[in-house]
Amino acid sequence: MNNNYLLLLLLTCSFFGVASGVSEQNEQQYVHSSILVEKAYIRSLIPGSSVTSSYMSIENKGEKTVTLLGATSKISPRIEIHQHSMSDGMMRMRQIGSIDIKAKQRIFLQPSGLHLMFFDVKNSLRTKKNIELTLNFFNKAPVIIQVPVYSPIQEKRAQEATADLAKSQPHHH
Ligand SMILES: [Cu+2]
Repeated sequence: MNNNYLLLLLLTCSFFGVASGVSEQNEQQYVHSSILVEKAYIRSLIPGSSVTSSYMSIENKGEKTVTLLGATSKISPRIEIHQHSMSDGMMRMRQIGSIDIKAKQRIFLQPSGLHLMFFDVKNSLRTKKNIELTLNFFNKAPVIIQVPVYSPIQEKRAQEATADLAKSQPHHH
């Protein structure tokens, strides 16, 4: 499968997302040279909280491993890469310094897994529809994306659409 075909397939799939009602979140895809970011969103703030998290899929369409070092945004002075894991029967989070994305590999930041954790989030997030987020790489130019802010119900819908996408997508080795 060549890259053009794959990209077309992804675009087609994202139109399915539109049809199934995710479009109001103004879903976007970003292809920066070899990095494809899809399904990105950030959770809206829970009342009384200043911490939230963001999820997305990041695909490395290039020929070399790229290393995600983290992210920056005006909405938060501190954004960390975290991983959820079970230990002693408890769900825990730990900080991860970076993530290697191998050539042609796609990683998923998703609830109960890898995620971006935002601390000391500005209150203005409550009224925003989108935030600007910069993904920083060790060996690549930064990738700047617009990330929609999802309420819990919007997040649920988006996850259902993603599950449908995963089912409908042919395997790609
Ligand atoms: Cu976390």
